[in-house]
Amino acid sequence: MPEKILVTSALPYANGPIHLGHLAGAYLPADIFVRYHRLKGSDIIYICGSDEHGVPIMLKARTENVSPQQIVDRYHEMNKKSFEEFGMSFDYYGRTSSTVHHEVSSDFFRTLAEKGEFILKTEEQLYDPKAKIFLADRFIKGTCPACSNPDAYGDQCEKCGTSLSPKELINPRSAITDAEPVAKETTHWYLPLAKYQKQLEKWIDAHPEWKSNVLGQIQSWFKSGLNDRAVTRDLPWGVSIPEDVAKKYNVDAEGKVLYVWFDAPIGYISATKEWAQAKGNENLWKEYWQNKDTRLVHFIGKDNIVFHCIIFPAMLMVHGNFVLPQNVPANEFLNLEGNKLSTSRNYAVWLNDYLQKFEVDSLRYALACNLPETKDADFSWKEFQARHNNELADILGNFINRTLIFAHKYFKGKVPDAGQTDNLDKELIDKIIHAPAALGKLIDNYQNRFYVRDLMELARFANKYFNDKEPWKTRNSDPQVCATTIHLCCLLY
Ligand code: B3M
Ligand code: ZN
Repeated sequence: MPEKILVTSALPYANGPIHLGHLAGAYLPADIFVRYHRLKGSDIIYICGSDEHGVPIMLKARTENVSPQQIVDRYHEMNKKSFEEFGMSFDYYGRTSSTVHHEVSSDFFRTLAEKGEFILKTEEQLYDPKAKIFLADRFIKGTCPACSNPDAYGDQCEKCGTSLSPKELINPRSAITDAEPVAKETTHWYLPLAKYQKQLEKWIDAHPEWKSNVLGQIQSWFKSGLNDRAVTRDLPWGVSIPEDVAKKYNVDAEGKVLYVWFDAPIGYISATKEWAQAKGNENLWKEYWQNKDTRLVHFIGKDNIVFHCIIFPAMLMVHGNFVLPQNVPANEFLNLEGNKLSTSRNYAVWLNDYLQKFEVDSLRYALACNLPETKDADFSWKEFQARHNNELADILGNFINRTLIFAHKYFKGKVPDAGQTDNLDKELIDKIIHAPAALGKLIDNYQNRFYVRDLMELARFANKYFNDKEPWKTRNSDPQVCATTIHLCCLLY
């Protein structure tokens, strides 16, 4: 039986289009991995979808004066389509506003509640008396104590980059109504992560093979000690807290939803369920999620590490019915022409714009050469042009083109039989024999940059082989040698 592999890519927020930074972080590396395993015959499924809850979506809806549903409908469709055009080969692309997801994530919450794993806390939080809602940190604006930027957010000043808490802002105001926020008591469910730290540490210790950038972040979280994490919020948009659970805790569920980082990763499970339903085999999802031998791999960007390596695994451990990730090969960030990508400042190359002008493979190749696998990387149009012209077209494209043209023109479009081989032929044969395993190993170890580099090296060698063998001459002087050359070139192709 081939090993079962379940691959996920971070669910992009449906509040804006996909840009190159997303692709280089969580999508292209996963797609390369998945395509390789499909070719190899692995039993693999690839799951993704839109993350349709959370404050940024609400903020976007408010600025456009439309409903959050309209926002997520728009970007879900847009991103799904751009991903398809970019050649992302998801087996299923779901969305967290689906009925199945609402059921699965509230059931998950109920299970944890029934196990008595939550603690309830009542604390004061900032409240907008005009809009009559509690304000998430992002909904609070004010003057930055570090740089005096008058429009700093309650979690961060985007001008100077300082991390903030709403209390630190000077003259805080609601981002929605400009009203001055007031403190008001509210009750929430918390997951006491400290309780699971030992168990998490033991599990992480069993994975010394994980990328060092990922392990580094995890260790620093462990070192500062894990805190209780609120898993619910006061928001009008999200997965509602199940009434029955709220009742048992004597809390009014009205206006409370699951925190987006609680429900979103459960989206991987609910999307797999929907995939199984669409396949006409309701229970098929269990063969992946409830099978201890499944190789579960989460592809993400570095800003999502804590959620995928600590919080979600803790949720899975507590729940008890699901497999834990075997690897989380998070990438660092991609910059653009030396500057940080930024959605809010509209500084990005948007995938849907790119697709209107250029070829998909040029971008897939240029990005793959330069993935931020071990450190931040930079995308520049100059390099993109050079990768396309000097490598993709002049080396790989040229080799395939001249081989196929030759086979068509002089061998009636068929692969000619090979005859005697000389040393140069043998050298190429040796590379052909060893390439699949060597390249495959790199992909399997999440080293796509090395993989594309070695692949292009092979094409470079093959091109040189074609030149040195001069089939355009041997075609007349020694047709058997010519046939062997073209035979071997076709093998590579
Ligand atoms: N939507 C954050 C992000 O796009 C978030 C990922 C969810 S994965 C479960 O960076
Ligand atoms: Zn500042």
